Amino acid sequence: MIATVENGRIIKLDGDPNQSYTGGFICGKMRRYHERVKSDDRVLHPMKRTGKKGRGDFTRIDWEEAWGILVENLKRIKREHGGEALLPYSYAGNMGSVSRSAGYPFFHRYGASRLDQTICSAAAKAGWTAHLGKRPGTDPFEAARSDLIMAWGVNVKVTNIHFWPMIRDCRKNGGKLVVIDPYKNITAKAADLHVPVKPGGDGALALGILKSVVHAEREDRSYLQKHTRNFEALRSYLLELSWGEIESDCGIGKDGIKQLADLFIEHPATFIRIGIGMTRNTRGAMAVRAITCLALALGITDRKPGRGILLSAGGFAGESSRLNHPELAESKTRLINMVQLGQALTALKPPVHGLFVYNSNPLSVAPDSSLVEKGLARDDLFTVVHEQVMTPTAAYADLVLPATTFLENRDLYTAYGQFFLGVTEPVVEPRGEAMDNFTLFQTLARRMGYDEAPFRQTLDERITDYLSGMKGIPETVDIISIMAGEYVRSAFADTGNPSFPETRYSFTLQASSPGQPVIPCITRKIEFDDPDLAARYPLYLITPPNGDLLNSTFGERFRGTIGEVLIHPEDAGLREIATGDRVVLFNHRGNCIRTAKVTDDTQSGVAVAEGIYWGNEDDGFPGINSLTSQKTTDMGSGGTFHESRIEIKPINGEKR
Ligand SMILES: Nc1nc2c(c(=O)[nH]1)N[C@H]1C(S)=C(S)[C@@H](COP(=O)(O)OP(=O)(O)OC[C@H]3O[C@@H](n4cnc5c(=O)[nH]c(N)nc54)[C@H](O)[C@@H]3O)O[C@H]1N2
Ligand SMILES: Nc1nc2c(c(=O)[nH]1)N[C@H]1C(S)=C(S)[C@@H](COP(=O)(O)OP(=O)(O)OC[C@H]3O[C@@H](n4cnc5c(=O)[nH]c(N)nc54)[C@H](O)[C@@H]3O)O[C@H]1N2
Ligand SMILES: [Mo]
Repeated sequence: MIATVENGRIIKLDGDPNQSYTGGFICGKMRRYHERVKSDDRVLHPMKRTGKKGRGDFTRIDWEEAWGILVENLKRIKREHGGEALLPYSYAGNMGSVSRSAGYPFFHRYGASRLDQTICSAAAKAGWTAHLGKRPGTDPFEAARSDLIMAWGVNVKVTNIHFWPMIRDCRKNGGKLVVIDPYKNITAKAADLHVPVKPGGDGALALGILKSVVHAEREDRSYLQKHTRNFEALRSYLLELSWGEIESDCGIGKDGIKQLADLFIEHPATFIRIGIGMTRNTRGAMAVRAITCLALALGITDRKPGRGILLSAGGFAGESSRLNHPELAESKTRLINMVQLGQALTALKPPVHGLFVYNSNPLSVAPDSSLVEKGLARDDLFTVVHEQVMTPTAAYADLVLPATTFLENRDLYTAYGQFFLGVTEPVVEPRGEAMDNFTLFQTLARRMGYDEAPFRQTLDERITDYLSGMKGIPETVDIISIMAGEYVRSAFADTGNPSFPETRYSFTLQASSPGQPVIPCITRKIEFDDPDLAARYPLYLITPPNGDLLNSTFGERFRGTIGEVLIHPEDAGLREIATGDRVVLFNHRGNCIRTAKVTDDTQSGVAVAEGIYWGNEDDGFPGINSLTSQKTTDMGSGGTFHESRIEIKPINGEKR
């Protein structure tokens, strides 16, 4: 990105025209990011709580007093309850590599509980590696040369707009775009074909396509023989699997499935872009397993032009220990899954007494948020939140510390979905007394009396050390030029020249995955298939992002906005709901108010609520995650944000 700065203020933010992946184009919400930098919503100084938790009543203090409160409480918690009573909670923040990991050395040294960072892509990764191992995804540029692109559970026009030009180029040459998604999102509206799979039905759909391919004897036999093993096990399962089971599980009829199989067969130059959205259910990893096996059977993993499969790019493999410094820990402490924060704060024994949040807004983004809220409201919990703006989570903090934005600090960035890496420069001074994550934790370590080598590193030393252990950087590029701002394209990106050893891919899982079916197959959906819940909450809910928000980031721009819920005309009719009505979405976990949009863009039985708005204070803050569950994915222990059972009723003017 390029920022134009005048008199110390950013007046324009845009893509860098010299960057081949973005081509100088960035999305609407990020183009406005500098408005956040200078907005009145910024937290500019340390603050301590004066009112009830959650009310957001704070008084300004100076950093000296803030360090005093922090050090005293962290020492007290360790003395009274032991180090594991402290839980760090963080996720990607601005995605900077150092910022993301900045707290790790400190929390290892302190002896805090460890956070299992599963909220985003853990299931996707587990499903991918199950059969493809460490193989990186195919370079997205390859898709431009395809004649068929399958956008499978990814809303390209919203969450991955830089992939759209590849789709455009592919179609200019006569190629087709197929979107496989439970609802007609804006990408599906622009596609040649939309396949309205049932939520969680992708495994069955992929297996059905493969059954059709096998039936037509169009699997790539020579590729299978040279590069894979154990296809026979999957083939026998497919021959036994009934069409009835496949159809009812994925919601697509045999003819529709055969049509997809024919598309694959007729277009050898196929590129499959798998989204993470498809994995946010209790068999999300299984869906990825089935799709990767379909790709292997068709041989589209053979690195020929226009052929490929991409989930996360995996272009660079850094040694995380150079950022996290686990050697500072005296012993391996307990691991707490971040999608089960509600449970961790309310039921875990021995209890959590301190919560240190940075790079995340868990009250909005973690599932089962009424339980998270109950935990955050505990009087015996000391909560610190390091933030840019007063998020719903920050409103529950005892201590709020001001954080910089990515335009105010230097960092190293890699990405998912593409193959570039780069180091950025701060373009403006930090506003107010804002402090970047790295400085925060280095200073805190000193204040706590920690002086091991990692705590004496400068930021540039940390970045340089990490880069020097990183695989994927081409030999022709040196670290000095990366530090000076050169973009680096991964050595793994060139599909014609694989830089990692080709292994034989197996259609069966290795022994190291206990409890998992050995071949991809149709399994049970934990929440959707629960008969007890089905009787009470007949509708499926999925909660994908929208174009205005970045997860919950930018929520401050939409205070009071409750967002829409898409409801199929049949479901709306049964409940006497019309477009524009305010409706309550509810289940046994919580409720959330949205404005109904009655439309056949969604399928009967499936409600769609886009966007993690912060929630409406008048309604006591329930955001969309008050409906989602702490159940985890089949592999990877990830979040199941797109598998909730709910009921919907109109509000009819009355207050809840
Ligand atoms: N504008 C914007 N962009 C973003 C984000 C954002 O919040 N806003 N978030 C970023 C982050 S952190 C991530 S991880 C990525 C996520 O981006 P994606 O990988 O695109 O994942 P989702 O947006 O969760 O879901 C994508 C699509 O999957 C569909 N889906 C849900 N369940 C199923 C299913 O069972 N099967 C199939 N086939 N489809 C299903 C949803 O309806 C949605 O249209 O986006 C990133 N980009
Ligand atoms: N219902 C539902 N819930 C979801 C999802 C969904 O699709 N549906 N998606 C899930 C996914 S994929 C993800 S990745 C998670 C994301 O969950 P989070 O990681 O919590 O993502 P954000 O909501 O973007 O919040 C990041 C916060 O970090 C702050 N921040 C940014 N940069 C910095 C920094 O340098 N320092 C500090 N201290 N703070 C900073 C921002 O101001 C922001 O408030 O949400 C998950 N939750
Ligand atoms: Mo994510």
